[in-house]
Amino acid sequence: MDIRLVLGDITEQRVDALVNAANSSLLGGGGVDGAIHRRGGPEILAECRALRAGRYGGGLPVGQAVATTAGRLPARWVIHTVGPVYSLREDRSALLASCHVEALRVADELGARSVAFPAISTGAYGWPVEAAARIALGAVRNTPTNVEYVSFVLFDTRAYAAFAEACQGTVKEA
Ligand code: AR6
Repeated sequence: MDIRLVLGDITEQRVDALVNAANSSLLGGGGVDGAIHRRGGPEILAECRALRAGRYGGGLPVGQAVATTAGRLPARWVIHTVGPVYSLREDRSALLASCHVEALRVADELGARSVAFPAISTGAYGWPVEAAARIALGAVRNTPTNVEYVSFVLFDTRAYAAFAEACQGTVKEA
């Protein structure tokens, strides 16, 4: 698998699937979730609403993932996952790793070969980006998958530097 780091906006990535750092409601929010729904248009929300009316009536659990259309985005699918809120009292690393493992599993089901991830849980959900970067990279590297290209799309230089440090020169930077 080819892993790359990109400084930029995930909604501009031309990939098969891009991952959304959503919340359990699947009905949108701020941050990367807001950007994806804004630029992807109403088709994404319509599919999210249908998921809530069906299989995910109680919401999408933390650490799980589900796909919808990507609407007007230059991708085929959006894979929504729900990261854990950071906690000082409880180690929720396994749930953050699970977001990445489950997103890749859904990508495999779809036949996606290229997947872009944001830095899940490092915004509103409060994870220190250095710790989140290590968990995200470790999970993606250790997951058997047919996905050939994974990019981590980092929105600011601090997140980019944290991911670059966590992979210590072993992945390509763009
Ligand atoms: N492209 C790439 N990364 C982005 C973009 C973008 N367009 N916009 C923000 N980021 P967050 P979370 C970065 O808060 O912490 C939402 O309201 C951002 O700088 O989007 O998992 C959901 O609905 C940060 O590094 O997601 C949930 O309620 C990273 O994306 C909640 O926030 C994640 O920040 C989820 O919180």
